[in-house]
Amino acid sequence: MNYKISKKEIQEQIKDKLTHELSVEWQDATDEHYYKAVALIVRDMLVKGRKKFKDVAEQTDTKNIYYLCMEFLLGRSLKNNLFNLGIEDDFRKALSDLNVRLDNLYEMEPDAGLGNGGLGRLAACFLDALATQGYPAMGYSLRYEYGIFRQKLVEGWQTELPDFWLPGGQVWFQPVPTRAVEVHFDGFIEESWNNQYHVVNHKDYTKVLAVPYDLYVAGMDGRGVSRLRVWAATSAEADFDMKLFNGGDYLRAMEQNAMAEVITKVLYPEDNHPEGKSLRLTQQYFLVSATVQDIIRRHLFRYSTLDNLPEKAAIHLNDTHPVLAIPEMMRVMLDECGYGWDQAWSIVNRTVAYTNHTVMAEALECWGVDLFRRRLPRIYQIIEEINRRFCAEMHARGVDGQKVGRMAPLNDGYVKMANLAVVSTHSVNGVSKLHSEILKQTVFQDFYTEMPEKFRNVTNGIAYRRWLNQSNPEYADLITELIGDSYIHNAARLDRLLKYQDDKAVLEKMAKIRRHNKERMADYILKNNGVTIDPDSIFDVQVKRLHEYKRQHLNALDILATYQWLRENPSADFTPRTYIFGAKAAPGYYMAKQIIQFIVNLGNTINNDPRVNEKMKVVYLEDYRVTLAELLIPSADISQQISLAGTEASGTSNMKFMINGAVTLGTLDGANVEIHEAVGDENILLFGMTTPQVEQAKRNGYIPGNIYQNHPVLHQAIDEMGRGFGGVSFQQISDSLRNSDPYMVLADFDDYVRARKKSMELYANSAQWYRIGLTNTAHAGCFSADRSIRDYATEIWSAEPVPAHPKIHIAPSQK
Ligand code: 26W
Repeated sequence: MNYKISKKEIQEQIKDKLTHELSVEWQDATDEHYYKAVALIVRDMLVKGRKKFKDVAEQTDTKNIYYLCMEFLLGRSLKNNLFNLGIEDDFRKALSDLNVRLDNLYEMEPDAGLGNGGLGRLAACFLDALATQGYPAMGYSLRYEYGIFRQKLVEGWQTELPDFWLPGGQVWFQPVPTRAVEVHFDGFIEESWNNQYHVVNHKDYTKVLAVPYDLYVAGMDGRGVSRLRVWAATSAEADFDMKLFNGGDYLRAMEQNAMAEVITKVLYPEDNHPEGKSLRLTQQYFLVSATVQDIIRRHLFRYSTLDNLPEKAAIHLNDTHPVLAIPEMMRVMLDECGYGWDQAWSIVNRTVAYTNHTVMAEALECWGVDLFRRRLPRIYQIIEEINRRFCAEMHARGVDGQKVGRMAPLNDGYVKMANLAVVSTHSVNGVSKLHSEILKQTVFQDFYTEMPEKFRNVTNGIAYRRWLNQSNPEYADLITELIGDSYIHNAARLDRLLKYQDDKAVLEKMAKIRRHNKERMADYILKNNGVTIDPDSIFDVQVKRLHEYKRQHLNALDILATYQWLRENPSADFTPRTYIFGAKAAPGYYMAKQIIQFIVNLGNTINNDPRVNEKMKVVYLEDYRVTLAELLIPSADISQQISLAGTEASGTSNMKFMINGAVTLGTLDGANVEIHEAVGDENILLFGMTTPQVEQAKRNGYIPGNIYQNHPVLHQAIDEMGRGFGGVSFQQISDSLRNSDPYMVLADFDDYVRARKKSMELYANSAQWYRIGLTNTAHAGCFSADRSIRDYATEIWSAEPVPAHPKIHIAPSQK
């Protein structure tokens, strides 16, 4: 589809939106008005594009992909859509005539922060790739009024502020009240038999209305357009409300509304650590019930039967959070569509697939049976039946009773969401080669031995057009100048850069661009942190959620040890380095918050110590988010990916840094393993134990205290950490390191120091440094989300894209 419109038309449409939708004349409009006007125009284009795409998908009977996820971390939309539709320059020029700068409008848009971190950002990247690859797809999620909290550091301590993003963000969402559905909670179940039909009656339930809002994401060139449908909760008791109102009980009527609306009020800010709260369970069921009803309605409208659902639709569960979609589908088929159990089960099983995104044991969600049964009585009954049949089948196969118990969806008084997912779906995948192996050998070992055919790998990928072309335009231009622009559609073509590995002029250009990006970042840091940093220093960056397994404290401990050494040897040879951190901690994760404060306070001490501060600076970026990542990643020299081997499922920032030419300093964990495979030993800085070595060390009985006692450098650093910085003692972190060190920081410390030193040597030779950087970009093609999506389509969904040049068969009667 062609989205090109003339400058005059753009200007007319802008003026029209300003006058008619925003009630302001163009001469008086602010940047915010202009941002909204342009967003509305682009939204209209996307709605039309989606309609066309959907029409072709229907005419060619292409399979639909439904991607269910509690989180979509979209960031900003305007630039991405203008870029993908190929109309950014046209809008820039049209606006410029009206004395408006497009870049200023970008700054008006808040981040849509409807996610915590990796999981939600992956989902957002996938919407882009699905559209680009031509798969008709819908994401389903919740319309949280408050996204991920805004992080404010007060004397180094993280405090959380509400993120009310809707005023600037909702222009992208089109409300679709005609597609609202009811979701039912609580009450009790009455069963009876009527002529061999099992009649199930859910009585006395509480109704909540789910109202959909749609956002569209254009793929590259706008041929495909993905739709993200998010549900907002509101009271369904309109008639009842009226009775209350009329009866004068105004406040109670209001209260009911508020109770419903609380469901989609706020995103849970924990990642890797579920809150077993009733509201979270309510959110999950609210999402899946509304979604399943929507999918089934659409399918029945088109085919009048669900028998062919597995051929026409793939439903993907992103982690366990939307797993209740399984019993919900069963409920609709059994209670509302008249299916028998076996047929319904077969349809569900062949339609639904599940991806696991973490091996953290504490992240596996379980719901206490009492809460579950009370809140979702019919869903609980269905899970009991799934459980009964599964256990019976396993027993009949002669599987050992204890093992059956470990695999059962219902056990020890809990509903076990991961077990329910594996039992009920046809495919279970991890998100990197290593992670998928670990799933088979640990978390899901019992299942793997019984049903090995279910297990797959699909390595994660990124929407690299956003992370390279849009956020690092100068570097992208250089690449295009060297190898043409075919890599924009086919990331594998980036390997054509390899022939410039030793081209001095190219490497110098790359250095200049990096320097420019570093200056931009330095400006931001001066403005926001009040710290002056040297753009010629090594930018050494670790950005991700704060979690002990990701080992920000390993990074910080080395910084402290380096500081101790440098203040004793101020004239030592040391390439200046800027250590940059960005991370939010779960609000209730006390240790993580202390690690943040430790980094901030250590940084203040270092930055203000004239003995060292020409050589080292430590910057903690407040409120790390998608938009800040887009600014920061192109400026990085080093990408810190230092989780303990076997703990990070994949990581995706590692891929974003890599494609921008940063060098990975990392462990053999998650997708780092595949980055290493791609670039080879020379182009990555690996350190630390491998996963088997970690396991061996644990079996041998890991005693961090022994390392501490025999290692003067670590001893001194840990002691000073305990004494504290900025008047705050960090005894708890130092105690944890000496006494338990669950993520083996001390064991990997020496090798980390070695690898970091090596980075200094490499950086000293600029040609060598940028040769490595360019090589990283050249090999980053396999980490494109386009590739991930093609893997999902072929290996899991059995889906084909909408043909680029469809031969549409029109029946004679329709001609
Ligand atoms: C209910 C609490 C909760 C919330 C979120 C538990 C677990 C999660 C997520 C699954 C955690 C997460 O974001 N995992 C990350 O997923 C990325 C995308 O696959 C991976 O790249 C990261 O390695 C993984 O940590």
